[in-house]
Amino acid sequence: MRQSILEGAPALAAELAQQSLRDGVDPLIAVNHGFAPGITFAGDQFGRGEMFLPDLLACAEAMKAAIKILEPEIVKRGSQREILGTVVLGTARGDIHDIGKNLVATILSASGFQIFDLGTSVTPEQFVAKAKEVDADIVGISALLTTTMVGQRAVIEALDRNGLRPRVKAIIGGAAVTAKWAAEIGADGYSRNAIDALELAKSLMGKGTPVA
Ligand code: B1M
Repeated sequence: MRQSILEGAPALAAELAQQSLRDGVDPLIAVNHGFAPGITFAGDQFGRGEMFLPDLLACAEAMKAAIKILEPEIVKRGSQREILGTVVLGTARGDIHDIGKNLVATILSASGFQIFDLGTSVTPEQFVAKAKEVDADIVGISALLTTTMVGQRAVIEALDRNGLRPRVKAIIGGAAVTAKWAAEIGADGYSRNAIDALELAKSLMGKGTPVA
């Protein structure tokens, strides 16, 4: 299972997931001990610069294929996977870049976060409405353009206006985003890549090492 993820082989991962169900393996065990070590290892390699982005995306696709097979069975058995937190994610208004945001969504989802992905060019009002609807713990705003980074500030201001913060944490990211910008707009955190975003989200939920 681990190898099918590392090889970025969705068909093989899905087949192994099906086989594990046929063999009576608890789907939670299959996720946590079979497939998850693969995506964790791939993420570590990517973080160290030892894996290229397309390979990480392929690993993520394989992970998604396995989870797609196992998740309905997990729900059916009533054995809930531990949810680390609920995250509303989107790209800022006016911005259609979504490759990095999708990667963040996949890594967080594969690691136990419940993700509500609003897609691209999301308005502050849409972020706020979804955060209220799903009782989000974290709102994540991606922006790739210097012209759309102001949209991150607008979302944070809207969360404040609606009284959602400080309970709801706001995190930001994207190629041009810096720690200085995050501090300037009062974000609860920023990360340079999807792996750091996972560490950041975990630490905001009190489940990991604090991120500076
Ligand atoms: Co655009 N684009 N693009 N583009 N594009 C950039 C961003 C640019 C830097 C290219 C350049 O000129 N060198 C430039 C921005 C300049 C600036 O503002 N400073 C630019 C421009 C100008 C534009 C257009 C305006 C071009 C035009 O039409 N004249 C236009 C804008 C359209 C719009 O949004 N309104 C445009 C369009 C496009 C495409 C549609 C062609 C395509 C997007 C396809 C898609 O996303 N579906 C595209 C692409 C692919 C790029 C580049 C080449 C690559 C972006 C990417 O996917 N990187 C980009 C140049 C570059 O960044 N080197 C560029 C890979 C991805 C994995 O990395 O997105 O950085 P990244 O995500 C990382 C981290 O940033 C972080 O984790 C991710 C994974 O590790 N991260 C987060 C991201 N979001 C996060 C959120 C978090 C935490 C971490 O928490 C919430």
